[in-house]
Amino acid sequence: MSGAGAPKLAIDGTGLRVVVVAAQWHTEVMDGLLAGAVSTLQAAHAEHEVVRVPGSFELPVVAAEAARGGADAVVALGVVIRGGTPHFEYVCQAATAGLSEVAVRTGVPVGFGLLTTDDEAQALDRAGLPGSREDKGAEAAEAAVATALTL
Ligand code: DLZ
Repeated sequence: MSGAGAPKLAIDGTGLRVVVVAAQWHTEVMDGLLAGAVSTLQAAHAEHEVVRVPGSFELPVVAAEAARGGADAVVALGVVIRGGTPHFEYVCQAATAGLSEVAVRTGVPVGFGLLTTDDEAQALDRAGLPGSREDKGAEAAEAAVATALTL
């Protein structure tokens, strides 16, 4: 993980089944997040599959289905970039509250890999791409596996 105060997590996901739910808006950033999450799960030896949804608003319903379907952990990935209307707030709020509710109600950890940024440059800087300072896809996968191992 990166950022001030971020922990170093040692994760071994052997025997865990993880579902990555990934939105499709902002392709370049999403490709980076997805690559970071998948390579982290591979390195942790966790069994995993990727399910694509249209936008971040759709992340919670599919995360819930994965949790009810026996996943040990879910990793939710999306990118919402502020525009000129209140739409940004509504999508961010719905996705964030929905994902949190899925985790608490089902007891299945949900790694939160939803970027909510003012512009595309901020998102690219967190996408785990060449030149990015941070990799929030990898961080979300690490957090989901590390939390599943505590349960
Ligand atoms: C409609 C919309 C807009 C304006 N912006 C984004 C975005 O930046 N990131 C994202 O993941 N999804 C966006 N969406 C789509 C909504 O999440 C949702 O897919 C649609 O409203 C259809 O339910």
